[in-house]
Amino acid sequence: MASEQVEQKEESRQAEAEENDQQVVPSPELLIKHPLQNRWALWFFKNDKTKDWASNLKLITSVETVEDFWGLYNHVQKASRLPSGCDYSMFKDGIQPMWEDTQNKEGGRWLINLNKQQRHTDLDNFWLETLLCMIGEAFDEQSEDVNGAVVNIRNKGDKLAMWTKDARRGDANVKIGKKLKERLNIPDRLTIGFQAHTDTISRQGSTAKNRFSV
Ligand code: MGP
Repeated sequence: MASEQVEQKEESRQAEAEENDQQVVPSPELLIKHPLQNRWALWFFKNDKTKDWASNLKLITSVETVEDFWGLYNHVQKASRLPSGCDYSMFKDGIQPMWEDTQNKEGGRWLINLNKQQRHTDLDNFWLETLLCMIGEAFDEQSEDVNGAVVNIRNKGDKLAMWTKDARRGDANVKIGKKLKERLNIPDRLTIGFQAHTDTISRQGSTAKNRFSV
């Protein structure tokens, strides 16, 4: 190669290197996904009467960043579009959405019963808001007590529940119930009740007694 050509080549290499130096480096904020405080798992229940209850429960996936949460939420069917008999549950990773899990067995749930009309007006908003409360750790120090939430799609009326760790902890549970009611914009005149899972399991009538109400 002639020395002139070599020089030209070197010049163009330098120009290219300078250009690369000037390239805008995206800020890490745009590259790094935003971690959640906890990893959360989404479960799906489909009522197949030929199988026992636990066999109908399937883990969809778990998420640990804000971006992955939205990816999952936007990917799955809205709760209001699920057939009757189905549930979604979202629980902290490692906790199965069933009474038998060691983290649930002493616990209970805040239960919100919806009327049939509310499937079209409130259900999807309530469920999304409940999920955002959980992943955003909206319950301050009481967030520790929150295990997960369940939405039941039922012809008789849908249900939404937040499951907590320990049904004996009046203070923590009442704070969680108040905050949930506030975030869902449930009017003061409507009360919601908290039931211990042990009471739900051994109940005689159609509803277990309330340990607390807000
Ligand atoms: P459900 O799905 O919570 O409410 O419980 P649903 O369908 O509205 O019925 P209702 O009885 O509250 O009016 C329905 C049934 O599913 C229960 O009676 C149990 O047989 C079973 N089941 C529900 N859960 C949450 C559990 C659980 O955690 N463990 C086990 N083993 N069975 C459960």
